[in-house]
Amino acid sequence: VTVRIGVIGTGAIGTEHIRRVEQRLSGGKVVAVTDISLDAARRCINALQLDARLYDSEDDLLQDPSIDAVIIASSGPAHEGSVLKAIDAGKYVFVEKPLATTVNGCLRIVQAEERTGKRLIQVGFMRRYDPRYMALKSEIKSGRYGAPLIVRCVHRNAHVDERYTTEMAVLDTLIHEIDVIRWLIGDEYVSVQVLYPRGTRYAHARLQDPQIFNLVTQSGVVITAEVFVNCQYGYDIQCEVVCEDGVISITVPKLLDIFRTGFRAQPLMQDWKLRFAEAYDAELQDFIDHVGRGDEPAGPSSVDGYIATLVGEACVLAQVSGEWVTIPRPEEDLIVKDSLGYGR
Ligand code: NAD
Ligand code: NAI
Ligand code: ISE
Repeated sequence: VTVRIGVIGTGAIGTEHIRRVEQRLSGGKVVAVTDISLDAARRCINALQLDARLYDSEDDLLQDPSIDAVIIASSGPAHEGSVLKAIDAGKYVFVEKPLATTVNGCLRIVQAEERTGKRLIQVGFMRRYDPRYMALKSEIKSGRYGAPLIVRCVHRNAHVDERYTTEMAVLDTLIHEIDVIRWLIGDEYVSVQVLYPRGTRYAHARLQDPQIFNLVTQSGVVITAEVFVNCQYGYDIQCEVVCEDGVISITVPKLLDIFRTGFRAQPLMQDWKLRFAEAYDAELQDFIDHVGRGDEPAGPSSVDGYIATLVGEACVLAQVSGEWVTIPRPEEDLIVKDSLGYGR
């Protein structure tokens, strides 16, 4: 069966997700779109030559009985309202990160989903589907390198626009590390501290850039994560896991080696679209496959989304206070339902 999909939010990633459903993946069809900016929705329909209905409100789209599932790719603060309405309308939901921008918003979603008696939601933590992160996790889980002790991460974007402020470094950007590291090492965070190095001249007045987040987990693993969103040179995602008996790391994937007079060069990816293309394909295909079979989505859950925002809120407090901040433990009965694959 074809999964009939409605899309809420047709900006950068909404358009990318529609393109992949229509042109690369199987088993799904985008039958309707909406965006708070109807211009953005029209641009997307025209750019992709979509044969899809244009709704001027998400309420109308969600009332369409011919839609089985929705992709929510609007800006983060809009997610909660759309997800709650989608649950009410009985739709399956693929929602971009963050699940919601407040812990209470995430809990409202977790509870609303729970009341339906089944899983409806998958959150867009695509790194869990990236071949390199999957290989890294399988090496860690093999036990060959002993216990992880230190994790060093780098999350650099070439540049961001004026809408991106200091706080967004957490729920927009670092949230990928927050989710993927707990998934990689099967541990929860207990505290966080933020350091601000000297700021780059490329950041505007409302953005402190770069930032360094130091996080500690329950078992004592220390994570250092640099977020630098105006690094100029490209998209650079790194993760090094230092273990008792070895070091395993993900560096920038190599595209090409170019030799020209006097130098050797390697072109760099400029943004997330290409770097995580395989992961976006895989996460959405997995969602479509499960929904198409009448199964519940199996990817990152609403509880994973809740935990990421819980940790994110503590990171924001640490940004403001400059102090070490204790990260609240996720609610116990929710942890056991998470999807870390460490048998909890
Ligand atoms: P964007 O600004 O390009 O697009 C957002 C779109 O949502 C805009 O067209 C906007 O008009 C629309 N929108 C906003 N509020 C809306 C609402 N209430 N109802 C309907 N439409 C609404 O942003 P983007 O870069 O595409 O990011 C969108 C989401 O995707 C964010 O949650 C972001 O965190 C996430 N994202 C994830 C990744 C990733 O690597 N997983 C990459 C980029 C973006
Ligand atoms: P964007 O700004 O390009 O697109 C957002 C779109 O949502 C805009 O078209 C906007 O008009 C629309 N929108 C905003 N509020 C809305 C509402 N209430 N109802 C309907 N539409 C609404 O942003 P972008 O970069 O596409 O990001 C969107 C989401 O995707 C964010 O949650 C972001 O975190 C996530 N994202 C995830 C990435 C990833 O790697 N997983 C990469 C980029 C974005
Ligand atoms: C964007 O929303 C993403 O999710 C990208 O993966 C991330 O690198 C970027 O910093 C965010 O703005």
